Amino acid sequence: MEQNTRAVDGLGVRPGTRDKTGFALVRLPGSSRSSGLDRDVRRGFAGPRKHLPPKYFYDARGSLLFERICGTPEYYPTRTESALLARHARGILDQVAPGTLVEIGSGSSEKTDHFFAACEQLGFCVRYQPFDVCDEALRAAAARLRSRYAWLDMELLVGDYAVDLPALPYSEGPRLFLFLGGTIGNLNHDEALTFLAALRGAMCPEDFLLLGFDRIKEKHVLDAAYNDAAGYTAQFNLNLLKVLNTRLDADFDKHRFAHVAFFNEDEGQIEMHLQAQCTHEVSMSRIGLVTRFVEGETILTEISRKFTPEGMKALVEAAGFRWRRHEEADNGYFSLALVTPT
Ligand code: SAH
Ligand code: AVI
Repeated sequence: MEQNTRAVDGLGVRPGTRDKTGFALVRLPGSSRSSGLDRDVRRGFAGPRKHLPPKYFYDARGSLLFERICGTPEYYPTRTESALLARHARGILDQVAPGTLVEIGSGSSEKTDHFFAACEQLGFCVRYQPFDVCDEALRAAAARLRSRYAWLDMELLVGDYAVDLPALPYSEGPRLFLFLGGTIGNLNHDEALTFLAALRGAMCPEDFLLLGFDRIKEKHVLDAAYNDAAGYTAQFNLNLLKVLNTRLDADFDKHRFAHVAFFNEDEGQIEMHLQAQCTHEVSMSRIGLVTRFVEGETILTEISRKFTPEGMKALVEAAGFRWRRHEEADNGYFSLALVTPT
């Protein structure tokens, strides 16, 4: 596996711009949220098991709904990982001594505050490169961070982590890459291996990666986390139909679909579906596609894999990383793994 040993200096990247709020913003080649949507819909609706990749959840509304999910009592990953970061951010910063934090799938960046607060305690001054497919989430996070950490130099990266890792603009090292929230679980085994190998290829030998991963646990805890009583997860799932209506000029009726999510114990993953409540046809004018849904049929909209520490160690090692440090919640609900490319 090949690794960068030098700065890539924005190779393949459109020149950075400043948006109207003054943030430096780089649009990576896969930055259009709808890039690949036509292909993904045609492919995902063609077979007997309809499915779509989860990146399309995250329009502005989807990102806000995800934040609401994070605040529900049932969704333990965010508060558990946040508590782990509160406990270990300082030690990790001491170990890595980073010049830059690069956060992949950064969303609201709220948990990253633990690192910035620890920087203040340690007298470190880091640069921050949040990288997300949702530019509204990036801008909102940057505005919040600027008001709280005036010293923080930020460069916002809009792109798709499935394609844009080789085009990441370099920033001063060592770099601490963050991939938090258990988002690694939204990739199937092959996608996760490809992602990790690409990330490793974009890293220099002195860089580190901190991975947050969700753990296998009792089914009832997992089922509840994806079926919160306030209904935010259902709204998040159904919002995908609105995204399709807007981007594909489609006529999905959200009242004809229901949110279904459950832990598949054989596969070790949550499966989130949109289930057709009646037999009907949906037309997607922009791509000239009409799809028939039979009552009870589903679209698989997301998997969220849960891991054992041994399973995650095997995965990152298969991608060429070395396992350096593992921190887990007292109840074993969530883990952080610090790994290096060599
Ligand atoms: N890291 C945050 C957010 C997790 S939600 C947390 O732990 O709370 C997943 C984030 O990944 C969202 O902000 C979403 O917009 C982003 N995302 C999803 N698919 C992506 C992709 N293919 N490329 C880049 N970002 C993506
Ligand atoms: C972003 N990702 C880790 C979340 C998860 O738990 O898989 C997305 C999510 N889907 C429903 N609830 C939360």
